[in-house]
Amino acid sequence: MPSATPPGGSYTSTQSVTLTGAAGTQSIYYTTDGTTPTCSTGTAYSSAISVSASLVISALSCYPSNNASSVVNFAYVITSGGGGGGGGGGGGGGGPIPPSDDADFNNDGKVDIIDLNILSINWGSTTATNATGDANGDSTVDIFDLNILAAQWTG
Ligand SMILES: [Ca+2]
Ligand SMILES: [Ca+2]
Repeated sequence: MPSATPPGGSYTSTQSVTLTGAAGTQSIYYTTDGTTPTCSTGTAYSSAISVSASLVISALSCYPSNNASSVVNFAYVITSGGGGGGGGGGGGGGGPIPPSDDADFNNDGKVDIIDLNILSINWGSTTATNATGDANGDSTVDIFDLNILAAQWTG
């Protein structure tokens, strides 16, 4: 499988992502649109990928004789740097009713790299639950969920 530099995670500025294959890699194919790349579909990697907004890079290494690695997903959250400031306190009470869009997949009260990793592992799933990376409740793990995660990012 290819590796990515810098690795998936949260950043506050545009990242230039380099994909590197293991020894013997003939080519690397990737997508950023949520589809799954193969050694004949997607984009053939040739130079660093500019990541200026939150996205997931799905990539695989292609070897001679049509051999391919499994697909690996690198999820990037680009948060607007600085600024922010706390949101208001929020009313109390009520039971544990989750908000309709909830990117805290592991329910630890934070939206952070753990949740991003959960999303990344399940990227492209169409049978997801909130616990496996579906933030908006449509059973699919896609760019909408990543954008919700980015918006709810607490780090
Ligand atoms: Ca969490
Ligand atoms: Ca979803």
